[in-house]
Amino acid sequence: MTDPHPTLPDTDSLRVLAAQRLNRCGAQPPIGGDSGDLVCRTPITGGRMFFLPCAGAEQVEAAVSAAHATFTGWRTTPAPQRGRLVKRLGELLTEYREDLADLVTLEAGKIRSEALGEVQEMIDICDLAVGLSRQLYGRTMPSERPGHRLAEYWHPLGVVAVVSAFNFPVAVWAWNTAVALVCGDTVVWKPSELTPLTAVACDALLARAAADTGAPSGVHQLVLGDRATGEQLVDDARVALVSATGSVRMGREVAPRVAARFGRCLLELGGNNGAVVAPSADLDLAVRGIVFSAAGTAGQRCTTLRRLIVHEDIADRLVDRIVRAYHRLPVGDPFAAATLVGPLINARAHEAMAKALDRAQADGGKLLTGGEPLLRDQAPQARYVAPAVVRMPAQTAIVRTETFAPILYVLTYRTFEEAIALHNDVPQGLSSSIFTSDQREAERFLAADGSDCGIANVNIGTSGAEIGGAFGGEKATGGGRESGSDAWRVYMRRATHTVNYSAELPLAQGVDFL
Ligand code: UN1
Repeated sequence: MTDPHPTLPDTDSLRVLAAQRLNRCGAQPPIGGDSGDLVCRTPITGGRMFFLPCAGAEQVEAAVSAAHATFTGWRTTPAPQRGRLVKRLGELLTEYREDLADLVTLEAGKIRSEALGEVQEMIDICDLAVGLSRQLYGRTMPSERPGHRLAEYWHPLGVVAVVSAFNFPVAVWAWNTAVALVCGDTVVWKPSELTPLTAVACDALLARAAADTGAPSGVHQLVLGDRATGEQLVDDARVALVSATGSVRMGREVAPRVAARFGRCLLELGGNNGAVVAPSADLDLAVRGIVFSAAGTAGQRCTTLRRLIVHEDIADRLVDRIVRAYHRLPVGDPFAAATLVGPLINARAHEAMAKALDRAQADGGKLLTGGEPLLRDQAPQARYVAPAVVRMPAQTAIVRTETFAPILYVLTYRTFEEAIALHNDVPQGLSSSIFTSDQREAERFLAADGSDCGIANVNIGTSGAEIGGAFGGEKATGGGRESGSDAWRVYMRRATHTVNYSAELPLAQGVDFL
């Protein structure tokens, strides 16, 4: 395994860097005493950077109240004017791109290029939302009655709670927030406990954008908290939409609680993404796509490629090339330019990976590469690990489970039907892809009886979606859609208007009365 940066930075220097970056974004570094409720660590060393105060129940209550009160004025602010706030936010995110990317690397351990990509994703969604602010289109329908007009209108929905995960600490927040704000909603954000600093920085930039554009500061509320904070938001009837990213287990708890109060949910839960590799695939391209999707972000994307379903005629050749590519993957300090794989987020993630690898091998899987811890001597608290490839005899329970770590299970198929069946035979349904040069196969993969996922790609990996499309998945992934296309509609309520401009009162369906 290549080690691009034998010396990891120390936690003190990372703490100083984090404070500087926060300062530049206009945020107060939450340095304080040596006690507090949230412990902010960097996965680069596993060391503690800051203690942060955890919001208590009263603070959460105050945040929802403020967001709710602000909503009553914000919803009647013309949408293009609301767009100005998001336009300014996009400008500030562009100006502080490097600082924010550094914070993403510090907190989430993403390599520099991916951290910059994540910030770019925020800027892109701001662009999209600004355009949307003049395009929140409703439809007109022909009325069956003379002298009547039938139309639908989209109104702001209310307070949106955004509960985000550590792996995309800011992009997923921006998908929700940029769109919700132009839709006339206000936002309460509960970021992951593991990534509070990027949240503090983004909140400060949004506050500045609000001040610069004359928008009310109350449109965005940040609550740093734990599970109880999330639960309070989930149960608050003033929260019209809970947009939550996280595990299937979390979604199973959130969905019925929000449904019980007739609130709305947007869930982006686990994925167990597969790629079918057909005999006609361009293997050079496939190897690159597979390695990026499977080992990139240290396997910690919802869209990470976890299952390779490869035709038996090319399996040995392809797997051999992937294993060789894995051996050349530089694992280490995510700030180092040569690194391609940073650390896992914490020890728990590593334990889950080790357990899954044991289980897979107990099921008859053959570990072809990876799994070993790296850089332990330098940073005993950090969790660097070599991405793993396991050849499986069958799609056993562990393969059907999402383990948030870089494990690629390899399965083989003989017929195309078998490949699709294997592909769809998992509880989750987020992202999928096929590598093939056969157009028929590609189209069959995308057809109604092909991939059952919310995202289906041809000749690219499963991760790295653009913001222009709707993002989300089916089955245990939760069914939500965020980001582009018409995902904005979930942030608004639809009103159907029927206007009678005649002097008669014809009833629909030809009913006679009075
Ligand atoms: C996630 O992992 O929660 O498609 C989001 C991608 C990114 C977003 C991932 N644009 O991989």
